Amino acid sequence: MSEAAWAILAENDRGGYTVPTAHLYPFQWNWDSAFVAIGFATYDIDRAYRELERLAEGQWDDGMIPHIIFHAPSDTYFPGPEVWGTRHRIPTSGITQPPVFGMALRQVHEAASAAGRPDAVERTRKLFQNALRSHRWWLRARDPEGTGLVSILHPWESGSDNSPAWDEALKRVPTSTKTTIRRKDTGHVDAAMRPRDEDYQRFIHLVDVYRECEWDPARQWEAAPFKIADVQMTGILARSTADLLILAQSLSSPEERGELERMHQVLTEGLARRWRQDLSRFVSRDLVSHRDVEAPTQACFIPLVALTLDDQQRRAIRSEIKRWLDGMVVGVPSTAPFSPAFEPKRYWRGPVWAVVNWLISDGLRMNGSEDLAREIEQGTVQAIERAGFCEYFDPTTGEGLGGGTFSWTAAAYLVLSQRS
Ligand code: 9WN
Repeated sequence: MSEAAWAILAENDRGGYTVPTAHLYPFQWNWDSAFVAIGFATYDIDRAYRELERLAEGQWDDGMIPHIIFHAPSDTYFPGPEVWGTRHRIPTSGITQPPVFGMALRQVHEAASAAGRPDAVERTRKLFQNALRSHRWWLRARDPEGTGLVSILHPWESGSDNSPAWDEALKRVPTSTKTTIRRKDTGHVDAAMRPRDEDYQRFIHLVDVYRECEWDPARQWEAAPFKIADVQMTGILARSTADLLILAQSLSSPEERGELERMHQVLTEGLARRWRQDLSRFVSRDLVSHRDVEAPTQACFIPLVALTLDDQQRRAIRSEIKRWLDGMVVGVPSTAPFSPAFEPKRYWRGPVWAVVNWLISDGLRMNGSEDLAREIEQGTVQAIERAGFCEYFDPTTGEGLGGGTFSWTAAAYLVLSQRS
């Protein structure tokens, strides 16, 4: 099966970067590529570095790494570069995605050092600077008040586009758009599995608003009709910061180490405050309504990758995850099965993503739940072996859904099958 995973990554290679899957997602996506780089690091270190280097080509002067880099044209995806209207050297979108980059860089560097590659230090050093500039952007642009939690201004930034976590906040976003919507996704996969038209109208309304702010972070922060201090994003940023700190021991100056230590402290403290004992989960905060986001989604478990929990929290979160797995053929569902919002086949409203399981199991291992981590990893590997390298899986049947021959599912397989 590893050969099949390598074949998918080769098939989705467009010249040093990997598309998530042909047709449906024909460009380079930010967090997909970071996971893919970790997958490459298991067998082709040069290619792993290339993936991150090509992603870094899209980094803006202010430090943001966009969520899509349009290296080459394609007309099979909407919205393309003309809708975003950004002004980078190469066309990109104007929003970002979870900063898995720092986590990936550490993995790639460690694999390169273990293999004794002479170019490891030089290549890692350059990419380390890209990562550091991006983390500075996160704190400056997305936590201007210094709360220790970074915000998303668009559901696409979260990577879990139409999660029930955004329902309340998205309802306040108008459906009017200045851009003509020409969806392409429903031409590639069943519309019943994808976001609804109304969701797309709101997604594009937000793009219109931010384009009118000329993509200036301060103006966007002021104008944003959708602003959520997100525990998934902050968890990944905090974990990437910890991974950069490890690289910084040998590759960076004392000033930069100090800066990363301060970032890490602010983020982990902010994140720790989002624990809700009554729910046994971490919760995001809607900064427009000033209410907690209580929808039970996978995001609530992602802080595990960055925090050391106390015993009471560990017990609570463990039994909460087990409750979500109960009766499922494959877990962890992206929305709790007992929630009225649960839809096992619709995008981010129930299906299982291999990369999400990868993060949750990492976090469980770090927090002393090796057995549960292994159960989730093995379940993921088996689901892929049964249904193929699909975009996601129906947790109630194990059926593979969405796009096929998916790059990050292949990468997850390469990493998780080595562990189980
Ligand atoms: C919008 C590429 C991306 C993933 C996201 C996933 C989906 C895009 C879309 O596909 O989002 O960014 O058009 O649906 O939600 O996590 O990075 O695989």
